[in-house]
Amino acid sequence: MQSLKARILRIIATILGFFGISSTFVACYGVPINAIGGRIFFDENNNSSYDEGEEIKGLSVKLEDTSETILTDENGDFYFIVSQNMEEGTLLIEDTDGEENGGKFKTKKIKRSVYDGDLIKMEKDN
Ligand SMILES: [Ca+2]
Repeated sequence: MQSLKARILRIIATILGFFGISSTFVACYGVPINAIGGRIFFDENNNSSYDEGEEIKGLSVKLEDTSETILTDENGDFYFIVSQNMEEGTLLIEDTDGEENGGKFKTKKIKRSVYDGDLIKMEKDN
């Protein structure tokens, strides 16, 4: 079970994420937390950038070396609150959703720092 502090920090990060404020902002402006997160999308119209409607909901994101696994929300967003000393983590992104996504996307493993940009692009598993 998460500590109350961890839950509060997660809520703060979710709210910041909701307003499009990246973890970089959090790191730069002295809010005493680090967050590793972002938005996961598939470039449906193949223009090499994220467009509204391309976000992927319900992907499983695991932060390696921790026991934490979360699902992307309806905006394709996810956030992990990490300790102030942690600047980088490895994410394992899997399409384990048996319903709407159901293995449509390739599993992706990437390194991600708290200073990285917000967008993570997925490939389809054909
Ligand atoms: Ca696009």
